[in-house]
Amino acid sequence: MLTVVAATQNEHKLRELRDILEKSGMKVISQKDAGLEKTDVEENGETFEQNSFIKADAIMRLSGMIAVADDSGLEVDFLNGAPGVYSARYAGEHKSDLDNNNKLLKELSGVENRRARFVSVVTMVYPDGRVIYARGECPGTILEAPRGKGGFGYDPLFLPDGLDKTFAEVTQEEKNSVSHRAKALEKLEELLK
Ligand code: ITT
Repeated sequence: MLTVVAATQNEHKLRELRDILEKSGMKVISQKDAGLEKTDVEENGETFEQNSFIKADAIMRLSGMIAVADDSGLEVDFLNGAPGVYSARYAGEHKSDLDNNNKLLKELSGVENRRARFVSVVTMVYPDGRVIYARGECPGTILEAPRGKGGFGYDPLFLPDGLDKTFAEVTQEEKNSVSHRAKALEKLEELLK
């Protein structure tokens, strides 16, 4: 069985990565399990691919194991793709998901075009230097007010195409049936075959 370290400090992402990768027969251990709970990796790339590689490569080097990272974010058409790679810190460093959501609502106040997409780039880095990239996207619409209590990040504001509930109102299974992260992981699985 392939054992990989999930190069993330985001518990929600860890759960989604684990759920999906374990279904394809991989064992996923957390950074904490690998003795790397608090790592300070600077995500100074300009693209999801660059930041995803930076995180996976750093954790592969520190653990000596195969590492998988996800770099993801929300691209809003009216904002020319913002917040994009800055999604986690849209309202500033160390601000909360709620702060980020409120900033997004303010930027889109009175705006009719609310089209957006979540993007995830999953990167697997092997100790022998091999690197595999997989990208997934999930199109949808930004609501005018949050709905639902589940999920994380921008989930309460995001209505994915094809579902009548936000990502904060659906089950994990429903989210995994359409999400950007699930699509990226599906592609990764194909590339691994
Ligand atoms: P790690 O870098 O430790 O993995 P992070 O949360 O900082 O955790 P990113 O740098 O990739 O991860 O930032 C992604 C941000 O994009 C995340 O904090 C959310 O605000 C948003 N995001 C990504 N995927 C999301 C999802 O499935 N649902 C809601 N928001 C999401």
